[in-house]
Amino acid sequence: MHHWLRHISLPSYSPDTDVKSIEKFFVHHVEYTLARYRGNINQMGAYRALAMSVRDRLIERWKDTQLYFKKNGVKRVAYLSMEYLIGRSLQNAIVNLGLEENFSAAMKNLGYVLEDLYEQEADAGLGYSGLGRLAACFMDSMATMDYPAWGYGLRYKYGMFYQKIKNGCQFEYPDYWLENGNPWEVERLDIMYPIHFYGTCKMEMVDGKPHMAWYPQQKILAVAYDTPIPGYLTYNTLNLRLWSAQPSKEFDLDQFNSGDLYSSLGDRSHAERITAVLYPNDSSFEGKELRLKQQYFMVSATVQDLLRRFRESKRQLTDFPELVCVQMNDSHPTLAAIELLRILIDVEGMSYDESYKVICKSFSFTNHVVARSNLEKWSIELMEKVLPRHMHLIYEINHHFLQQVEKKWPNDQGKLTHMSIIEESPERYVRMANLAIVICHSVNGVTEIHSEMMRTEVFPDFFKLWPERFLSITNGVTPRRWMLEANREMSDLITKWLRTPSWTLNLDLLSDLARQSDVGSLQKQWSLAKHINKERLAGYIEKTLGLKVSPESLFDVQIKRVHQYKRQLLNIIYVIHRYTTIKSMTIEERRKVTPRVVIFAGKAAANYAIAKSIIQLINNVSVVINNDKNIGDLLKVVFLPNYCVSLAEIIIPAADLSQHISTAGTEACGTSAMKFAMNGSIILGTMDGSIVELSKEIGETNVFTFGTRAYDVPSRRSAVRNGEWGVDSRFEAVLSVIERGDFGSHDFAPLLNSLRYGNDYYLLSVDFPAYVEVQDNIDAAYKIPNLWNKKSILSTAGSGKFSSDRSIKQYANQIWKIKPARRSGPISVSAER
Ligand code: CBF
Repeated sequence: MHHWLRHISLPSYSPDTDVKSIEKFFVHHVEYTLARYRGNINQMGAYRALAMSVRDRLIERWKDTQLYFKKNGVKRVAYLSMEYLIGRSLQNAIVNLGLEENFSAAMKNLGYVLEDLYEQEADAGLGYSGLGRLAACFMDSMATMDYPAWGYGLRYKYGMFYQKIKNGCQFEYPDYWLENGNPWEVERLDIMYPIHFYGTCKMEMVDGKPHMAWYPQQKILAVAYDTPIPGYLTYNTLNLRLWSAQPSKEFDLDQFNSGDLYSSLGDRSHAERITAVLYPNDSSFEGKELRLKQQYFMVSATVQDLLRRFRESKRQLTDFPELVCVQMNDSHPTLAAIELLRILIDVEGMSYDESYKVICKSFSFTNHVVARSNLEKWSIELMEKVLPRHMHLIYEINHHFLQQVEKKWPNDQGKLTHMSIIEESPERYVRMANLAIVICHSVNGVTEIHSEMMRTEVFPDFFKLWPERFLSITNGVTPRRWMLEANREMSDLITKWLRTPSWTLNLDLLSDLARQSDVGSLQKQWSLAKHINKERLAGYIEKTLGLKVSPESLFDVQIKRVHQYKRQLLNIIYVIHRYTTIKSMTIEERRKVTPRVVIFAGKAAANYAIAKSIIQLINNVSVVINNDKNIGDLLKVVFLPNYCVSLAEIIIPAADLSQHISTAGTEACGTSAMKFAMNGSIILGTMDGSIVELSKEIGETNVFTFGTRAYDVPSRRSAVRNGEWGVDSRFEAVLSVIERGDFGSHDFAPLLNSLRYGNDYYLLSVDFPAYVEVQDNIDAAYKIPNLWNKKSILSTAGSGKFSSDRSIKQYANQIWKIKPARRSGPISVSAER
C-alpha cells in the first residue's frame, strides 16, 4: 500500500446512485471513456457508456467484498468450471443493485429507453451446455447469499458458434462475442502465471532423497480477467476470474533475436489458441489435445492463484483445506487436484501422504453425466505427452487406491479392472470420473433420480466402498434472472398477491400462491400477464422469421440442445401426425381443435449429423405447415435460430406448455424445466431428471407425464432390438410420409433408419402412443381456462424448491462447510483501502 494515496479522496467520482449522478457518469463515459461527442452517440455507444456507469458502482463493492473476506480470514470456495453461460450482464447488474428505477429515469432524461439499451449487449460466449448455465446461476446465488466464493474458468474469445438456418439447414459461424468490447471485465496484467506443457521427467537425488523432476518444453502465460458478480440487494459482489492465454516473453524473444520474427508471431497465435474457442460438451472432444491443454491451463492457473492467496495467510500448507475448498463442475477440472499435489510434493517438498490428505480434504466433485459411456476419459499416450509428471502422480494415486480395493474385495480382478483409474483395454485411458471420486471427499449427483443412478448403475462399487462420499443435491436456477428480469409482468403480480417482494430471496414463499389458485381475479391477471409475454414473443417471431402467429393459440415450447436423447424428433413426428390428422378432419371437427404454435430452438454440435438432420426436418416441416392455407392458425411450427440465454428469456415467460421428453434415465437434471415451471408454463415430460421432483412439488395431476419409466427402459430396449415391440401404425405412417418426400428432398434416410430395424435406442416408437394420448389431454385441458390457469399458477407455486439459492445452501452446509460473510456496506476509504 502506498501510504501517500490514503488521504486522496475521490469526491467527483464517488459512485452515487441518484438519477442526476447516473446522468453525469453516463456523460462522463461518453466523453472520456468512449471519446465521443455527446450529440453523436448511437445505441451501442450509449449501451457501453451505461455499462461503464454501472460497472463503476460494482467496482467499489467488489473490492470491498474481497477485502472483507481477507480481513476476516474466512474459508472460501473456489468454483471451477470450463463453462459459464452468463448471458447478458447489464440488466442483471442494475436489478441486483436495486437501481432499475433510477437508471431507467436517467436514461429517459437523456433520451434513451433502458430496455432498448439492454438489447445492445451480446450474450457472453463462455458456455454452451446445462452445466455452464448452472455455474452462472450458482455464481448469482453465492453472491446473493453472501457466501465467500470465487468462480474460475476460461475467457474464450469465440463462443459456442452462432447458428444460422439456411434452407432448413444449420450453419455454424464463429461467435465473436467480444466484437464490441466487454465492459464488464477488468484485465489484470499484474496477475499472470506460467503454465507448462510437454517435456520429460527425470528421477534425481535432492538432499540424498529421490525426487522426480519435470523439465517442461512449453511455457504459456495465463492472464487474469476479472468480472464482478453482484449479489441481489446485498453489498457483497463476487469475482469471476477467467484466464486468457498469452505467449511467454522468453519464448518470443529467443526467436526474435534469431531474426525469425514471423515464427515468433506464429508462436504467439499458437499460444493464444488455447483460449480461442469453447469445445462443445456433447460432441466427442476426447483425444483433442487442445481441449486437454485448455483444462490444464485453467486448473494450473487457478491452483497457483489459490496458493498465492493462501500464502498471504502465513499458515502452513497442511491448513489449506481450512481456508479453501474447491468444487469441480464435472470431471473437467480434475487435474486441479493433481496440479496441487504436484506443487505440494515437487515444489514445496511435502510428502506424498501429507499432500494427498490436503487434496482429499479440499476437493469435491459434481457429476453431470448419466451414461457410463459418456464419462470423460483421456488417452494415456496423450496425457504422457502433454503432462508427463501428472501422469506419474495419477499412476501413484491409482496404485494406492487399488490397494484399498484389494483390501475390501480380495482377489477380485473384476473389481480392480472396473474401478481402476486406468482403463487398460482396448486402449489405455485415464478415467477422469474415477480419478475424481478417488481424490475428492464428496461427489454429488444433480437430481434425486440421477444420484440414485450414480449409486446403483454408474458407480455402484465406489458407492459400496465409500457410501458416505455420495450426496445428492438437486440443481436450481436463479429466480432473479429467470423471473424478476425475464418476466416483469408476472413478478409484479406475484409480489402483489403474496403482499411481499421477498419471494425473490426466499422462493419457498411462492407456495402461498397455491392457496389462491382458484381466485378468479388472480387467474384473470395471471393469464393477462402470460398473454402480454406471448405477444412479445409473437413480435419476436415475426421480426425474426416474418411469420405471424396468434397469441390466442397454445404456445408449446421445446428449447434445448438438439440431441437424440432429448427427443425433439419425437415432438416433430407428433407434429406431423397432428398435421395429417387435422387435414383429414371435417370443418366441424376442426372447430374443436386447440390451435397451437409449436416452438423449437436449439443448437446441434457441428459434427453431430443426426442432430443436424433433426433441425433440418423441423424446419422443412415448418415450411410445409406454415404455408398450408388450409390449416391457417390451427397449427404453426417455429424454429428460432441461435438459441442462447437472452432468447430463452423471451421464450420461457411466453410458454403455455413446455416439453422435457428425454428417454427416462438419460437426462441428469434438465434445469430448463425449473425455469418454465417458475414462469407458469405447464410441464409435459417424461419421468426423468428434474421432472420427477417437479411433479412431486407441483402435484402429479398438474403436470402431464407419460412414457416408459427408467426401470422399464432396459427390457423395452431389448424388445425393440429384437423386433418384439409392435410399432404403432400412426408412428409408421409419419415415417412413411417423411420418406415419401412430403417434407423436402433432403436425405432423411439415416434419421429414419435410427428409428427402424431395432435401432430405436431412445424408444420413440415405444413412447409414441402415450405421447399422443397425453397431447389429447393437454388439448382438452387448454379449452377450460380456469383449469388451465390454475395448473399454471400451481406450477409456479410448486417451484420454490428449485431456486439455486437452495442448492447453494446445501453445498455450503453439506460439502463446503462455509458460512455467509456479509459485508454491510462501504467502510471509509482512508480506513481500509
Ligand atoms: O447439471 C446441469 C446440466 O448438465 C448437463 O447439461 C451436462 O452438461 N451434462 C446435463 O446434460 C443436464 O441434464 C443437466 O441439467
